[in-house]
Amino acid sequence: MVYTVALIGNPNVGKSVIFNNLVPGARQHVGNWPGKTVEKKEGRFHHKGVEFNLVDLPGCYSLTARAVDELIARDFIVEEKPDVVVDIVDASNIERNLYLTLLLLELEANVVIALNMYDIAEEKGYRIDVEKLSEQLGVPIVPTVAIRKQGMEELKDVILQTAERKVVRKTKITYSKEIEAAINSITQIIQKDERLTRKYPVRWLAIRLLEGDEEVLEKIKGSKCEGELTKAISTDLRERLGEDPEIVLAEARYSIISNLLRTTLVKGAKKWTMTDMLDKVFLHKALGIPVFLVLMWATFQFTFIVSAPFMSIIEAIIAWVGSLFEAIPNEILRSFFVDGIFGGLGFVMTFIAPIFFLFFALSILEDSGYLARAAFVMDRLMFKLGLHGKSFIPMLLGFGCNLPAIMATRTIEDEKDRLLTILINPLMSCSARLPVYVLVAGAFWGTTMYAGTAVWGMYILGIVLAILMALFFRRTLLKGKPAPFIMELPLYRVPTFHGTVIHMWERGVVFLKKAGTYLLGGAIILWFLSSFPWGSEQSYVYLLGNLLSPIFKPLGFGWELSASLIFAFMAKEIVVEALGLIYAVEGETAIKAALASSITPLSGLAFMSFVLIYIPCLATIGVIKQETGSWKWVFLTVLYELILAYVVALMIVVVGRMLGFS
Ligand SMILES: Nc1nc2c(ncn2[C@@H]2O[C@H](COP(=O)(O)OP(=O)(O)OP(=O)(O)O)[C@@H](O)[C@H]2O)c(=O)[nH]1
Ligand SMILES: [Mg+2]
Repeated sequence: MVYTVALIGNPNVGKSVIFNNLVPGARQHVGNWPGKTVEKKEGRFHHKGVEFNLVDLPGCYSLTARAVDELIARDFIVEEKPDVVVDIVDASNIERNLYLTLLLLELEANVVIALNMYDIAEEKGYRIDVEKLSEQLGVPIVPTVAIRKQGMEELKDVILQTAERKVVRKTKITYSKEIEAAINSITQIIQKDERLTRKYPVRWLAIRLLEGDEEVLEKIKGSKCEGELTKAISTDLRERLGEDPEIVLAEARYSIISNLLRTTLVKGAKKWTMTDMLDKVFLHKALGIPVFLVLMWATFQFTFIVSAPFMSIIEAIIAWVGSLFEAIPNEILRSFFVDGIFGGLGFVMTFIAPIFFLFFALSILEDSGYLARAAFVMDRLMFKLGLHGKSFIPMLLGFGCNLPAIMATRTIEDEKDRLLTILINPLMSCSARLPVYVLVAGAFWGTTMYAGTAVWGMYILGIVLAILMALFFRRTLLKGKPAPFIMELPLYRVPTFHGTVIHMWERGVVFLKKAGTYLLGGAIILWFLSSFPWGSEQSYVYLLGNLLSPIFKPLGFGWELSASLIFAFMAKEIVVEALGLIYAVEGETAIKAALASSITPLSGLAFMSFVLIYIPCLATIGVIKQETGSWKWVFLTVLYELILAYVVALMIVVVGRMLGFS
């Protein structure tokens, strides 16, 4: 017997931390902003000899699904009917969080409450009478501090007890006389259809129908009392209640909550917190964006400077291992290992250092709570431009990788807004492009501040182009009014070591997997094309590059750069592999020198921006297809990016020359 236990709760309350605590070896993404988990994730744990299947769900405020992620959570609870539902309640935000609790009780779920963030509630001066609250709700409550693993054993005990008791608790939440009368009359109709009563709790169904929940209306389609129900709901009941029943019921729930808390919660005097102070600066109307830009700049300077010595060390190690293969007698085989594997793939591997440090910096921004602020100030700007909010979290995540970033758009409710955010996401410069920037910027500006600044410039260019393209799509393909956005800002927090390690680990694994597949494949293809016909001056790569180079002539790219772009649709790091193989000189310094002597700095910048924009990688294309459900949008993205890349690169060269640069 395996019990299914679901973790549900508002966004950013610590569900995934609890999941990681309970499931041995789990490494769910944890961070300090709402909307991280967008898929359901399962894991197993044992307690006192009993096995549990634990399901981590996306956060949601109610069970009325507006966005894809909420739909996933709600469907799981409603349709799969887990044995136990652990409702994670943020103790420091208890009023709002209990709203979902009431909905779960209406649904007659077998609820256990984990009163998490208990430390923050205490810091805020809250005193909660847990026992009394538990009694009044009729549900067991376990206070927890998930990040310190406090309360986890108790939680497991309570989950076990609740699972074994099995009798579903029927805590009844009673509304006003009018509402109850309305609920009753719908209940009576529903009871005529056994097919419905067997599947859903009757009272819950009645309440949702009264609220006009569209998906629940969908569920009664085809029922023998459908006609009678729709008539009852649409006319007499709504009129009798006066206002929109959804609002009436929401108000009723909030008043139930405030009654509950009147006797169970004592709030201390409001203190001026660290979060209030920091937000004065980070959310400032005029300073917000400049502060964001400066922090980004600092991030790239940090990445560039700190990773340099590590790159040299990794390079030395790879070169040493590579030299062992020099002894292979067969000329072609030797070249395969020395030039292809160690010169191509090995060369890219040295760039794991900047990628790691970038992720280190990004994870600190994320876990401290700053990422949510950056998104907030940028969304504020977007909204002023007539674009929707809530899209900057996915965009900033794109700095890491476009895949999870595109998945993160699932939190956006409006379908057009979501599509728009997906279409512009590949313009956000992901970490796969970083090696190209580090190589090219390093070739021209060494380890001076200009190099880091040039890299930073690429990220900013990505943001600016994304905003411009969003404006363009909004006016053409995806016309509509932006939905106003509400974003909940988390408290600032000192990032945990564990959290940062998880982030870096996740990235490390992704990069190594990529190295073992795409990058290895790329290295083999490129080695073949650059070595054959064997012994000839004019290798296939040379021929291909020459074929393309007329197109890139205005940008100042020779055959080498042109050729390096061909295979990078598989993964953008392949550009670096290709350059390593094509220049085929010993070591990073020599490759940089060769690069610097073959193009001008201005063309270098144009090349960086071309790599940034020109085409999403294969994996991103797959995710765009998956999330939009149509090749049409994939095709559009590829097409507009190709054109945009060329135009922008050309502008850099032309405008740069006019300004007197070379
Ligand atoms: N101080 C404190 N912080 C906590 C506690 N539990 C979780 N956190 C922090 O809260 C943040 C959110 O935790 P997650 O587990 O990612 O939240 P979630 O509910 O899964 O969020 P979504 O998936 O976005 O809905 C992280 O920064 C955690 O470190 C706690 O008990 N006390
Ligand atoms: Mg989560």
